[in-house]
Amino acid sequence: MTPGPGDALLVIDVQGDFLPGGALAVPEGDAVVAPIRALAARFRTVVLTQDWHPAGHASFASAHPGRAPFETVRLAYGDQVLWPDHCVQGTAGADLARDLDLPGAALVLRKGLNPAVDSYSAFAEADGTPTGLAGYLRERGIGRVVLCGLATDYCVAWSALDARAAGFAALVADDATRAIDQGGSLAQAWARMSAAGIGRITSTRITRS
Ligand code: VGL
Ligand code: ZN
Repeated sequence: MTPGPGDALLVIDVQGDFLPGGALAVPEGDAVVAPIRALAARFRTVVLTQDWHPAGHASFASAHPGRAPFETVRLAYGDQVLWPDHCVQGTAGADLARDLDLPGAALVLRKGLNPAVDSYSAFAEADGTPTGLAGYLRERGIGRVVLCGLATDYCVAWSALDARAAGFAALVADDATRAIDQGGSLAQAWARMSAAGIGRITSTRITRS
């Protein structure tokens, strides 16, 4: 594909805490940085997201006495996987990866700010509250999004599924993502994305116009 004015690149959560050594490190998470930089140069519209939780967030295992990271609990809006504390607002771990270096990005969207509700998706919080991203993209004439970043099986997948649900075409740049992949979560995410008509593309097949 060759991106045109109706295409946007969504760069999901490439932040210190998801990189090796971070609080919720994604295996090989740093491997996405170089392909994303190359990809971003081919899109007129680039949107970055930042997981941005208040301290004590409901998705943190530390907020649930007796619970451990990677266990699942039932919250008001449904099942919630519990995570180590990560991407706390204003901390170094919440910063975008320094070498991502995308000064031309149009928008940095923060998500997961509600202390009681998680937001894997860039489009809507887990209780359905919209972030406004669909409106932003629509108003800018975007009809198709290419997703990359971290983690494939959580924030990338949920964002891609919500993009489709909002009427956008969606592709995942596979080599520009990495997964947490616990308990079959990656295979499950790909099954859901494929069923929703979300394509899979290698970033080198996205060419300059
Ligand atoms: C993410 C778990 C918790 C992600 C964010 O960016 O995929 N995963 N918060
Ligand atoms: Zn999070």
